[in-house]
Amino acid sequence: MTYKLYYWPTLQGRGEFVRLVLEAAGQPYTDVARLPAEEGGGAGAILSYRRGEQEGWLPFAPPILVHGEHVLAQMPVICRYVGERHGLAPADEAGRARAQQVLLTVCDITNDAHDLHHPVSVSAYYEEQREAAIRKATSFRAHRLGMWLTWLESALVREGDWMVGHEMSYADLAVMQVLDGLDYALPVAMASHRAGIPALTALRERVRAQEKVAAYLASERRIPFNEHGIFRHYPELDDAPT
Ligand SMILES: N[C@@H](CCC(=O)N[C@@H](CS)C(=O)NCC(=O)O)C(=O)O
Repeated sequence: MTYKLYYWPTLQGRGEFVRLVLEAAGQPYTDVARLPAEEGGGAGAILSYRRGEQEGWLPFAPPILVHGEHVLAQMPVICRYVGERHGLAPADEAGRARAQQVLLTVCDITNDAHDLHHPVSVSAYYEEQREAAIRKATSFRAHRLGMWLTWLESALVREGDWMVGHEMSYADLAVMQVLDGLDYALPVAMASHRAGIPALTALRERVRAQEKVAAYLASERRIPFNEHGIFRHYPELDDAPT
């Protein structure tokens, strides 16, 4: 059974956390919406799930993973499912719960980062909410970014070389991805925190150096960050005065 991932074809977004787990696990998968429409791909493939035209469980939003009879939505659930099946999760129940906690915290950070550019409405363009975005980003850089990074760094230092347990898990992949995203979105603000997160910086390099992860990051399958995704770089959100 090959995994089928349904996610918006031109951006990393929340789908990237799933792609990273599938890639690190060395599992073949079809990134369905990146296929041509005539082969069942394109955004239409996702929208048909949204319209309830597909069999099985009714997911709300992408990322959606189809595996045989299973239809899974909610990024943390999908990462956990794949991670636990393919050696990218702790073996014990307590460790599995901790990995899920790390991932859910990464989701909180990701949602916060999304709201930097869309603080008022996801239905309106960034340019229509730019003033509110600058206020949100100023507050985020002053009060939230350091807090998130300090928690990640402290949790890692307390645990050891990996976010949970003694081997790389989907939690480490997610932490790498959220750091990559924050670096893309807020390079100036992130640089000011660099000296305070040595363990996270080392973790990120360890994850990037894993053979399958390195191959993926260097491949065309890795969509570059852009201003359609969750982590967007608008200079005015990065260096406005705090
Ligand atoms: N909590 C969900 C959020 C899913 C979500 O918001 N997906 C976005 C793309 S990243 C989407 O396409 N949402 C469609 C909508 O909200 O209408 C998850 O983690 O998977």
